Amino acid sequence: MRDTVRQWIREARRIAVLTGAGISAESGVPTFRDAQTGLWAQFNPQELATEAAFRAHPQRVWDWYAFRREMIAKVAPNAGHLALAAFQQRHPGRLALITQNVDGLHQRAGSHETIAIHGSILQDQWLDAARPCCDAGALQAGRPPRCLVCGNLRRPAVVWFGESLPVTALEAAEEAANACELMLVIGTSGVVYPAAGLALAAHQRGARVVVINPEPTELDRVADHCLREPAAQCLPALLEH
Ligand code: BJW
Repeated sequence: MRDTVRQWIREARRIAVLTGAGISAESGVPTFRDAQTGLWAQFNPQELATEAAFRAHPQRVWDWYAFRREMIAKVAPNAGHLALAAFQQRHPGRLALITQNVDGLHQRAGSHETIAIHGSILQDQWLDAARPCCDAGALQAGRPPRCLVCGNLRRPAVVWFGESLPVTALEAAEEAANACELMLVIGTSGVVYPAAGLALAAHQRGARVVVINPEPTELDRVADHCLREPAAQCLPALLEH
């Protein structure tokens, strides 16, 4: 099956890749829906990743992100991230990389044109629209930090449930999904929209869809092939010269 997919990769003039948390699993970053560890085992990640949760329990949600930021700072891109970045460098303009991940590992691997549709855990932004007094360079320390004058809170610059995706990134992702001849769907459960809809759109427009994931996913039903393998093992073999 790998040989067939390798042939499809050779043939496709435009390739789109949609990645999820699974591509970072072999770097040591737990997937989003994996059981939480330690202190966080008692919380459901889906219930922490909302604006309502942050407003109700700002310190708890801030600390959860701080814990994940520390973990991400200690890990490195793996062979899957690196194989995608090397392919992009060998074939400029041929592979559009769309990621749901907020961990920055594609960018650290050298994929400089990554379309990050769920934002970045490495940055903060204001919770409420910034007022003239809001100065990110002069914050009242705390968990979370806040504006010295009005108390507006800092929050992670990620997209929570119920929030719109960044318009430019979403448009670029849709353009790539609509234009591709082949889409590789790597390490995502395919349950979160509009991200999962990108694979459905590619399929509806006649692109071949290949799912790379050791477990079954919601997107297998539109896949022409499912490679049941870990991404960091599979991608170097698929994308090498
Ligand atoms: C391996 C591996 C290895 C392991 N190799 N693989 C249509 C239908 C139904 C619902 C909706 C819909 N449209 C919108 C919604 C609502 C909602 C949604 O989708 N809900 C569903 C859960 C039902 N969507 C939204 O709210 C989105 N916003 C929106 O639509 O706005 C429009 C709007 C706004 C306001 C009013 C009206 C309309 C926003 C979604 C934002 C998602 N944000 C998060 C959190 C980011 C910050 C953070 O990290 O804390 O993004 S949620 C979380 O899920 C995170 C992920 O990017 C995302 C996807 O998860 P992912 O990557 O798939 O991870 P897992 O853990 O689920 O799966 C890992 C996979 O890896 C597994 O399959 C493993 O097997 C595999 N794996 N090891 C390869 N080695």
